[in-house]
Amino acid sequence: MLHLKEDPWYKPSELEAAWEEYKQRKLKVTVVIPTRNEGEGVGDVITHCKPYADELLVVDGHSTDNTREVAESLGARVILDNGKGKGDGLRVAINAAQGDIVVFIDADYSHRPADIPLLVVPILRDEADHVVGSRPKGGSDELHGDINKFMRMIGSDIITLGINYRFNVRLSDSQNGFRAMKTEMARNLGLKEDITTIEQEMTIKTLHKGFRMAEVPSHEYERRFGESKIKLSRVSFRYVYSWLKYLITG
Ligand SMILES: Nc1nc2c(ncn2[C@@H]2O[C@H](COP(=O)(O)OP(=O)(O)OP(=O)(O)O)[C@@H](O)[C@H]2O)c(=O)[nH]1
Ligand SMILES: [Mg+2]
Repeated sequence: MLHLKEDPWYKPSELEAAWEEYKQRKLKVTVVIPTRNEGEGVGDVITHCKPYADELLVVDGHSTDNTREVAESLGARVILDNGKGKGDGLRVAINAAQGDIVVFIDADYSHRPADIPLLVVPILRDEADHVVGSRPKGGSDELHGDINKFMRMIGSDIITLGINYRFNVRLSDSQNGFRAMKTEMARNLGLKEDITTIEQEMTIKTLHKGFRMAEVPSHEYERRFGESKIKLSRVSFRYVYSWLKYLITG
């Protein structure tokens, strides 16, 4: 078997080049970590995000474990959302962020902090206003393997397809929580979703208002600690409803 580094497709140098460019940035970056009962994993995520953050903002959904204590002990700024869900949390964080660019990354170690420069560099170069980490391009451990993952993948692909034909773009992922955008733009999108449907809302409204979307490959790992907060059967209606609503009205 070919060793990874001998594989012509393996390009660690791209990551290094992005990191070198990232270090020269003139814009400030707020890394936002939404949390709800992530005491086990959030410390590790904060530690790995620190080198990339001018401001580290943890927006907490009223955790009943030690999430906020862990985050504060590691020097993160910790704020509370209004208790309505992850989307509410991201909206609160967008208003509170002090950086010019916000990066959203989950607390369960699903996303790779080392990919943050890849997400942000297109914004620094003024080539994009909103950049999503693509799971189809970077691979995902959460979209393949069992029926629940399969349903997530199909649902996500159908939603992305609708967005692509509506706005004449060719995105591969409209849903991933790992993304970066200009803070000012995020504040002007008029975001309303309280749950994880905020991610597709961000994508649709960015395109609707004529801002520039881009995507970069990023691998999604299976949640490493704690429990999933998503029950597909409970949220699927909201996904379809908000998808159609924002596609039509923006
Ligand atoms: N602020 C805030 N964050 C939340 C809330 N619910 C979930 N989160 C965080 O949002 C991120 C994504 O939630 P997950 O439960 O991992 O959702 P998911 O990634 O779609 O599902 P799994 O990884 O399969 O569990 C995690 O960091 C959660 O801790 C909430 O009500 N408020
Ligand atoms: Mg997760």
